[in-house]
Amino acid sequence: MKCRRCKAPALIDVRRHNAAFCADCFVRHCREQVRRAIDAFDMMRPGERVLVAVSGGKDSLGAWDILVDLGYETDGLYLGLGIGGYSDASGSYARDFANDRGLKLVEIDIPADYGFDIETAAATVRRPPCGACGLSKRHLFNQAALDGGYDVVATGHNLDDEAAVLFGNVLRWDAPYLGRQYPVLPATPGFVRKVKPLVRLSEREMAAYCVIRGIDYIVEECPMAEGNRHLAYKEALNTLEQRSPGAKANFLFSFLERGHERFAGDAESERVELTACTVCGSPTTGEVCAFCRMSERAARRRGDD
Ligand code: Q46
Ligand code: ZN
Repeated sequence: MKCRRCKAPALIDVRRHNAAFCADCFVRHCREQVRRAIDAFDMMRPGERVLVAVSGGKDSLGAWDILVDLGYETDGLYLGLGIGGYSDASGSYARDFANDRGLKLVEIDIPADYGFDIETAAATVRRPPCGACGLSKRHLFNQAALDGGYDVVATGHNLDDEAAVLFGNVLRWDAPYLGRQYPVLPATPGFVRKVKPLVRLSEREMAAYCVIRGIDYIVEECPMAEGNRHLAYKEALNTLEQRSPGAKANFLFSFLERGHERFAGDAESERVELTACTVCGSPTTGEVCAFCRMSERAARRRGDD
């Protein structure tokens, strides 16, 4: 196997592209995929301030590394979820990455700053942990970006993640979700722009990228992920990908090119008048936003225990 670009012995093959690369050319390939995604979806412009949400995993740390290399002005944001040893370990990977490279890491710790943890919050609102976690992440990433004056929040969602989410949305034919599924969510009053620059790179490519670049990341999955539907969707898509390389990317990108637009109206029609949350000021449909309601009840419950 020879590298597609320089003909040196190849280290990794990317069956989807019918190509193989040596280490240096593979790093270039990853950067190029990110550059193409940023350009194609007009994610961000040079000079904008980017807050990269990092979990200590391969995708988010790899994304931060690539954005720095592409010359973007970035800081990282780490959110401590209070998930025992997993949170302790993932926080140290994020901190070490930032320290080693002289980058700034903004940290929010949910137990210390808000007085609850994800498990308690989930039990309080009777949702699965990932529901409570997702709500907290969306709220706190946005709040941190507004407070710090950032133009855009970048997350490490990769091709596999996005294809799995699309698969779930299609299985339920959830029209409003299909209308919102896109690698860029534009800014609206009270919300900063959100972007997913890894949408053209797979999980396997990100793992290889981190190994080649010497990025230490947490390999262990979040213990709460077990049994979540997302993992089953990923497995199903991996089976398809095995049999026909490129199926996953084709599924996602054909939707983004030809399907997404057809559901845009469904997302739009769900949009209602928003007012400011009386606790935190975020846009909300009620008096108090969902995050403040959940965090207040969860903190009280945790205090009672
Ligand atoms: S961190 Fe949070 Fe994930 Fe853990 S609780 Fe679920 S959503 S699995 S990316
Ligand atoms: Zn609020």
